[in-house]
Amino acid sequence: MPLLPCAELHLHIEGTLEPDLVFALAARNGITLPYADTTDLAARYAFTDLQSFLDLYYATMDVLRTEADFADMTRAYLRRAAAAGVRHAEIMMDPQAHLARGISLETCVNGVASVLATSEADLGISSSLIAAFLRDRPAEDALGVLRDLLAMDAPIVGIGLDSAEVGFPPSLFSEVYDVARAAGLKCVAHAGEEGPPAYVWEALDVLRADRIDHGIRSLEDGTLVARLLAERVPLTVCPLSNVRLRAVGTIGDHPLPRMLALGLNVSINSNDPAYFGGYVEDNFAAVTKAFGLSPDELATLAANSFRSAFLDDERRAVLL
Ligand code: ES4
Repeated sequence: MPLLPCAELHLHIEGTLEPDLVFALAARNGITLPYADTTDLAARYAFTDLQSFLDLYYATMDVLRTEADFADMTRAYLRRAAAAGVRHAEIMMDPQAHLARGISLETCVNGVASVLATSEADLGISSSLIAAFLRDRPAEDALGVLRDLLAMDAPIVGIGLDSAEVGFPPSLFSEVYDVARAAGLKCVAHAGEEGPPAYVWEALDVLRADRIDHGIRSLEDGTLVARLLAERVPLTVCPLSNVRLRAVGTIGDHPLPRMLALGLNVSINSNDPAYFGGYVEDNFAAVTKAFGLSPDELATLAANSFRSAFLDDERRAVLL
């Protein structure tokens, strides 16, 4: 399948740590991993739900210790993304997951941001950073980290909300989002991945999210679908991830074709590509094979990604 130039809007940088890099960083930092080798690690990527993935995801990122580690991870992703056709990437990172391990905000943010700063010149991929907060931790923690990010003038375009969804509704984070919006930041939030349509409503009404990450369960609520259509709310969909985490049975069960037929503003993204069996072009290939998507539908998905990106008009015009 030919590459489709697109924007990647739903990507956790820590989810791009390939087994080879995990072992290389562990060796560099003198860490003994509880896996025999890269094959043994990759064999553990048989997830049963979101939490089973998150447990391994948080454990594996412990190899990230220095600014250079964060920079190497980011460079590896961008090189791979360039090969996948990505022309613009909005990259989430989980600062709280690193702070909890004793890694400073400066180390993790500067490591990623230093590489993003030259991604357009180096690889032709414009990029920006989104600080995501862990919804399964107290909102006061998130607020404290947001205030620290603002105090250090971190080069972030927006904030996000991720990690274990069910039981942690968006409304818990209303103050965090109010502070972020007042500071001029864009707002995205995971909702409707495993959680109910009510969480998508809250992300829109309470957090006033500019984009919804996932949102696939929105189809269970016709009134919500009408709202998403009326406001052209971007939904950043991650098909291979949904299969691997068993939000859907098989790729053939994925709601993407129904979302497209309804006219929802959906884009295709890779989420945690090292863990879920592929980068953005693999996600496009999987849905194209499963559903025989037409060239028009593929073009719509790519155009949706550029239109839904937090880009200035000049760059958007170049990419569209
Ligand atoms: C995530 Cl797949 C997924 N869902 C929620 N939070 C996440 N963080 C990293 N990957």
